[in-house]
Amino acid sequence: MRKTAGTRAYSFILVSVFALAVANVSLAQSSGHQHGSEHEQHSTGSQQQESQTSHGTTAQHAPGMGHEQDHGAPKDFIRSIIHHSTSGTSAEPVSTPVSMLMADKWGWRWMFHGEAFLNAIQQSGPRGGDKVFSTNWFMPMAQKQAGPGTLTLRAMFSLEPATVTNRRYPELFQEGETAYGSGIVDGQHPHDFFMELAALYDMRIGEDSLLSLYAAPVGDPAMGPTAYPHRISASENPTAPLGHHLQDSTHIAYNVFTLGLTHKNVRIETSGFHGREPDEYRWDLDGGGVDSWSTRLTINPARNWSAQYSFARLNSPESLHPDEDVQRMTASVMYNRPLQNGNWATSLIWGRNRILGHHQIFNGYLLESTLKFANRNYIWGRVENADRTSELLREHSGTEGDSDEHFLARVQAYTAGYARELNLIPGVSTTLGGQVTLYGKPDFLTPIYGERPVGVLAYIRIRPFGNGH
Ligand SMILES: [Cu+2]
Repeated sequence: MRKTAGTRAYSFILVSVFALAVANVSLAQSSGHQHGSEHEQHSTGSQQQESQTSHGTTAQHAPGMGHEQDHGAPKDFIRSIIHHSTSGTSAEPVSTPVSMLMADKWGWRWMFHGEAFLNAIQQSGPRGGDKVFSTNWFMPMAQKQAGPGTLTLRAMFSLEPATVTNRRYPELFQEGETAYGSGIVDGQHPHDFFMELAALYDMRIGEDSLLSLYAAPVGDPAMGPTAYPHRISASENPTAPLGHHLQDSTHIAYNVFTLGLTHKNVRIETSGFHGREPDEYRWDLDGGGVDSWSTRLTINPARNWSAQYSFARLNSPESLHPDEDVQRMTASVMYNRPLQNGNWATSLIWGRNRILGHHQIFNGYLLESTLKFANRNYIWGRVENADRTSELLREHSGTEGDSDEHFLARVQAYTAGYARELNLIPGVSTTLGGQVTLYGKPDFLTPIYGERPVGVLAYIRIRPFGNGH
């Protein structure tokens, strides 16, 4: 039933549409564009490689751009919501830079952003693995005024089903979702080809309020912070946080409907969606009834700050534990600060799963920060403290099919990395980077992980600089 001819044809058509949209954006780049009523001014040129990715920086621009102080950053929270430059309806600080190509054609504003990492990872110890793989996503979108509001159509794809072979890449202590019928342990699953297919509609109610609707056969409900692949504070770290399935893993969910109401700097949202995580067949759309819900309160008190609290009830999220429902709660604070020739972004995130009926609670804490400086350099770090389940030992003890998950251990991960902009391709940011992750764990795990587990990763990353925001 899985990779049917129909699904493949469907995928092919969508990829073609996507390719056309990309071609359209690049062709239209030189044609200039008028500014939609909900958009701030932005540059029409493409030769701003050093500076354009930052909102609100004072970096140099090519002449004749007509930029004032503001450099096209959204004026306020409501405008940044309408811009929809991130996954689902998640929010980051208003000052967050976005690398996005933009062009106006056929009555629509076309936008594209995305990125691709080519990674090589090596890990120590009996459970360490090594692999060359690519993590990536591509997001074409189109926007226009329609009736009293703004209509946005957005798609997001990932080629990871092909570029992460054998349905996983190595990541010590990581768990979540399945490969070949069993739970993934010490590995991260690829994202689905269809990460998001969404229609969004935003309508102003007076000057200070906004009503937002979001409908997506696959998409991101109002739950958690911006997911890590799209988060500016994690922009140069290609690996998933150990807390992914405690914090932001619902960014790919099925049959998502979200209603949001924003007043000035405060937004409240609620979503209905299908609670089951994506299955291991990553090329298709999974679907399923709307059986889960979430609600999120977001506050952007100042241009550089964003905070959210969210709560979800997930119906049977894991295929290996179909009788378990999960209550997930997350809270996060993000800080973004545009700098003269760079940017500094930081996120503090907490997420918690409560397995209903089993009195099991799992927490995950994360602090990450990425500094871009002197235009061409990035340094970043991530510190995590995450509860692991008994799944981690399942394959070791040979108790496949064991029913309940229970708390096993709390582990720590400490990552530090550096990347350098190579300026290889005009219009495209190309970096060469690497990171090291050290792990902390209780002693009883030493026999299977070694004394001091460590992972190193090197990569090349490409991302369009963009001419929009
Ligand atoms: Cu994910």
